[in-house]
Amino acid sequence: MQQSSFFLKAMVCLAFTTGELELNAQTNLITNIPARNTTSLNGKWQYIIDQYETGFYDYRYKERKENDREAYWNSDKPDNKTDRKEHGYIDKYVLNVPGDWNSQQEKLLYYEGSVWYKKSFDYKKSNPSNKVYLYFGSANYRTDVYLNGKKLGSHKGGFTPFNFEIPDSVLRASNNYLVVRVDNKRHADEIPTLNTDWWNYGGITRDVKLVEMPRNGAIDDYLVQLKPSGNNEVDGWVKLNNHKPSESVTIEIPELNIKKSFVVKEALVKINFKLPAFQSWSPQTPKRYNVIISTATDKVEEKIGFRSVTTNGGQLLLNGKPVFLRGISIHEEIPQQIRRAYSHEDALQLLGWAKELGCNMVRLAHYPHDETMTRLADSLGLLVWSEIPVYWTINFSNKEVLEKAKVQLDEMITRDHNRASIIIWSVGNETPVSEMRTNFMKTLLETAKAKDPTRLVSAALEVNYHSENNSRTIDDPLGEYVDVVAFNQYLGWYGGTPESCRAATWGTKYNKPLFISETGAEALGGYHADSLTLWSEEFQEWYYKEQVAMLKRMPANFVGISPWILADFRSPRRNNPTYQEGWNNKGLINQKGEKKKSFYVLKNYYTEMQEKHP
Ligand code: GCB
Repeated sequence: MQQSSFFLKAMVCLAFTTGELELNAQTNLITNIPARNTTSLNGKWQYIIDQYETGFYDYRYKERKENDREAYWNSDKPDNKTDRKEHGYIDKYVLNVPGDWNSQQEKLLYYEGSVWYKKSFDYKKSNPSNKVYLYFGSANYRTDVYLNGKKLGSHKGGFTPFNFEIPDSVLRASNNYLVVRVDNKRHADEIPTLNTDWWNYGGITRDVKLVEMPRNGAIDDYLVQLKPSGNNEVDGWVKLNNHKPSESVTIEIPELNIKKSFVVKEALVKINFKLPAFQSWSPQTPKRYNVIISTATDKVEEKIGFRSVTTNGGQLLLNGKPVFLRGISIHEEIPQQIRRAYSHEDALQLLGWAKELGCNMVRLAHYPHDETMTRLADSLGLLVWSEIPVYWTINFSNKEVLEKAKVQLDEMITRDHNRASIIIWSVGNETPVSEMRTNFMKTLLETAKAKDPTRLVSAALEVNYHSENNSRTIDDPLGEYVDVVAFNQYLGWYGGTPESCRAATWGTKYNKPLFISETGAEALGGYHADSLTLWSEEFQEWYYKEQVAMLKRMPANFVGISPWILADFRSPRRNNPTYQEGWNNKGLINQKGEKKKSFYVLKNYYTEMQEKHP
């Protein structure tokens, strides 16, 4: 497999143990997949549940060799009638791709382990000299990919894309035998770690595609973004694969009469030019321009919105003007069907609800969501907080864990760095304060900034709301390194009753924008009682009323909120047999997709805030 120098870098940083060496050793990550020459491999895939890893390890638990006849990536068809095969792919056992496996088969609901997926396909290149890649939108958590008995590569991380180049010697015109092992076992030294408040959906959860690219001068990736400093300057780069010096890269924005060429000196071609008068992208006018990038051999188009996002002391500025974030946190789940969301229709449902609530912002928790979400946010005019699953108590003392976090951060940013909607990269959620953790998180913040200087960085911090003192100051040392001080507070749910909000005040010692990244209380949809009765819709409604009254007393640097959470979601941690049954019911929308009373409390607040800060 060929590797570009860019990803060799990622490989080197992962070369800490021999076992891990090959993981994420993918070739260059190709972006803007929807605009490429692709063939979908979505649909029905045959599968084998492999609880004991028999397809991967032999009976001595040694990793099987590539040509081992009993390896599950090798042929499952007996050569003759005396040939014994103890694995097989048949149509009796099929799963839909994309999609989690838990919701597709009752027996897989609680499964955490390996499943082998198999798909046969024919393929004829549109141009014989082209290269072909196998692209995965994501698969949770570890993926091993084999084509016609050859290993293409492995990847770790359940929510980010990856691709492998398919050598010409491996790809056949017909009857390609593609086998993918997906393993969603949780581990202490992975990201996320063992413990999360969400369901560990396994499987090939997003699209699988073949992507055909020119062999020379292919445009793998590019950044075309407005410089935050203003001045209408577009700054960025185009990353070429197998470039020829002397060649040039051209950027066109026909609507603005822009056509600029840049001479290629190295694979990363720096671009910089000024825009004439243009319409900024904003929630009110999510204007995007068609941008065409071309080389002598490749051409790719994308709609890009131009906007700036900056801070000035306690202010958050969008296109130079203060903005108030009327947000909502969202998990990537469709509650009525109890499954992972992955499609444009799913994104329409989730972001449509956010729009109905009066939001101008969404926090995509706690991991990068499917690309359909951020693309739809671009066209609907919703600002986005995008996050990696560095959640709670991951192993901050392990350098390998930091490298794994960096890879996920890199993949998240690479996929979406041309989305106008994304204003904040978040490097984690509720990580417990310690020097080790602060250094770990600081490194991630710096990594994000270095990779994308056009956006803000943050992390959802934790607060102590059990405090006897009613005035609470966010002084987490990580606050020094974030652009926006964001914190989660559940005053009145995890401490006291909603009345506790009345005397509470919040602030931060940092002269930065202050954002509440979570607040919420549970209510079982359809359960009605008086407002003092926990789990009732009336209790949750009361909680939101008290919270809203408190928000109205927030200091001047309070720039918005993304309450927890849009819709009820599945969580193995929620075991109250009457009111939870495996659900976290903090949704404003219930398990059936119906709005709870609290939805309207927040909606009213957002209507008011929109009038105040149009
Ligand atoms: C939090 C977490 C979120 C949980 C939520 C809860 O602070 O960030 O992932 O689901 O609280 O419901 O407790």
